[in-house]
Amino acid sequence: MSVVRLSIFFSFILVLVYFTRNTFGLKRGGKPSVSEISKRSGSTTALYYVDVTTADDEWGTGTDADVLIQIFGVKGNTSAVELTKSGNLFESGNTDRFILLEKAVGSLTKIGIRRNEKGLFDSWKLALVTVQPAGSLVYKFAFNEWILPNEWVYSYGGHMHRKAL
Ligand SMILES: [Ca+2]
Ligand SMILES: [Ca+2]
Repeated sequence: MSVVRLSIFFSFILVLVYFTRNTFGLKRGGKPSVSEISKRSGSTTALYYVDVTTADDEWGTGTDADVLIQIFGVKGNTSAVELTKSGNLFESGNTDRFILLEKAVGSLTKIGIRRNEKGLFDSWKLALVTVQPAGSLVYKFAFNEWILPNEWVYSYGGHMHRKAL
């Protein structure tokens, strides 16, 4: 075999490998990865520091229910995500911090909070939620109300506070 023939042969093999991989990649692709989705929709993700303060001014303010949050901004909204981690969350007077990696929504406009009826005495009085997108302002959402089960409660507060982390 001449050098030219040999290089053509190897080029052919390379092209074959390339197409085979692509074909298998497509066949295999059940769920696209997060980065693939981000690229496709042109959106980016952001880190959110969420601090949830349960009221302590009445009896039974704490809860063991599951709590969801949804963050709204000028560029859209995150999905509804559960605020969860280990430990006894949402107890009277406590502030629980959660770190979420969600869609970047720009300047925040409002948040939604929702709980279910899990646990004994699931009633929950929520004082306040602050949300800080990483590297951004802290947005303060006042509630100071009993959160009824299985319905979204929104706060448009959003008083901005600069806060050194
Ligand atoms: Ca609890
Ligand atoms: Ca309670």
